[in-house]
Amino acid sequence: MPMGSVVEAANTGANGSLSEKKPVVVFVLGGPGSGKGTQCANIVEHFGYTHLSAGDLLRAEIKSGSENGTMIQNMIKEGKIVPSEVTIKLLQKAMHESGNDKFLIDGFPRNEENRAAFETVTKMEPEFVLFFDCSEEEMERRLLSRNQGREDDNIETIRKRFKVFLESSLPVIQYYESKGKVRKIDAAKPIAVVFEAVEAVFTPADEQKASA
Ligand code: UP5
Ligand code: MG
Repeated sequence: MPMGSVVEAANTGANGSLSEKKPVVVFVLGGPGSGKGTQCANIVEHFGYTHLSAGDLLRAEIKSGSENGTMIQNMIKEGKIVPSEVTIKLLQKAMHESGNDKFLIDGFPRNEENRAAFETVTKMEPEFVLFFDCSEEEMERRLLSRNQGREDDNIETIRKRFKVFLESSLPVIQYYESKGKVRKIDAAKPIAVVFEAVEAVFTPADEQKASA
């Protein structure tokens, strides 16, 4: 069955048949440069998820020359959060097109409004939230040496991104913390060590014992 029908079925609410499989959503959150994209690539390889980076989708939207492109570009340059409506539409489209029913949503939701709007519009809740915890010092070092031509990887914008993360995005993580949904990872370690901790989160407890 194509993904479109799975998502729609899961979203039809009262009419939705209980036998329809509900998509699994994991939010991957953490500060700028904490390693969300890097670790998502590893998770995709090992656990069959589709990786949807909200930032990548927004950057693709700029490149496509869409009518929202200039607005998105200006927001990203300032480290500001693009209106939920825009981001959620892009995420929904990518989910439909993927043909999968397991998603890593990377870098979204970034504020309370993003979170509430996503739940209202998609009727989906995350299975859990992977939170990459890393010091600003380390994140700054990584972003300044990334060299991928991102317009927001300069020190002025990086400082703005950190501020927005602390003020708007951390409260979202705290919200899910209060619901017992946060799986916190020490993201300051080397990539392979971080992935060991990530793997443990995605591996069911009985399988962990079996392989121990
Ligand atoms: N690296 C990674 N892991 C490492 C490790 N363990 N040790 C040493 N180096 C490590 O990694 C960053 C760099 O560090 C890479 O060079 C990597 O090799 C190295 P990466 O995996 O890319 O980190 P990530 O957390 O993905 O960093 P990113 O810069 O993508 O995070 P942001 O959250 O800042 O960026 P995003 O693309 O999500 O958003 C950009 C902007 O888009 C936002 O500021 C905002 O303006 C806008 N936006 C919205 O408005 N709404 C949204 O929903 C999403 C984005
Ligand atoms: Mg990223």
